[in-house]
Amino acid sequence: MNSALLLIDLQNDFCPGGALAVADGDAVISVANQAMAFCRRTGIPVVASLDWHPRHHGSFAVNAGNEVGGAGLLDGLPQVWWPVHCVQDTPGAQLHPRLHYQWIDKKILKGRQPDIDSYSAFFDNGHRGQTELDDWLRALGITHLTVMGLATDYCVKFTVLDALSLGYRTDVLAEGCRGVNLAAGDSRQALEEMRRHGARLVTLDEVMRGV
Ligand code: VGL
Ligand code: ZN
Repeated sequence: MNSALLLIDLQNDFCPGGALAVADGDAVISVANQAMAFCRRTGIPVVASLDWHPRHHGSFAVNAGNEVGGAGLLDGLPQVWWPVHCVQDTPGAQLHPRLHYQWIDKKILKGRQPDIDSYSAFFDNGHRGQTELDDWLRALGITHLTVMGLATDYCVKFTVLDALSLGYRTDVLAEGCRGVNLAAGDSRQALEEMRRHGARLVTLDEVMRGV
């Protein structure tokens, strides 16, 4: 089995104190470090996605003239309006300082186009364009992904659903995920939706035992 670990958006802005802080978001950093340590011992590549927006990104409520947390359309696609977050080359967009980022083999930047959001690390929200992630994994013969990160109900969920439809066997490390939860229960429902589409929910213990 040819596996990779996929870390989603472990950036300052999604952690407490950040612009789009996810409750307890920084609690997953130690999970990521433990999973990466296992990957290093066993030769499994580590990929990290980064939300990487231009300052004038259309998903930012202030740019759309809307209220944070509201919903509308961006270039014809449903869009939640977010606070300004993960602006390219700002501290909020940097990986969390406790993350052992020197163990990351490949970074995937997403959300760079101002007129479309990109929750998934594979495709933008309209599947109009794709990142280099699928090509990179395919070139290494990767068939199996373990995914964790922020946020459960957005970027983790859409990455996992795309991974499944691309044919990857996909495990979700649930204790390594935390959600935005605009509505109560969103993260729980997101995990259930991923499971229903064929993802396996796994524990760090299982990952470390190679189960
Ligand atoms: C994310 C909302 C906006 C995420 C990114 O990483 O889940 N959520 N941009
Ligand atoms: Zn974003």
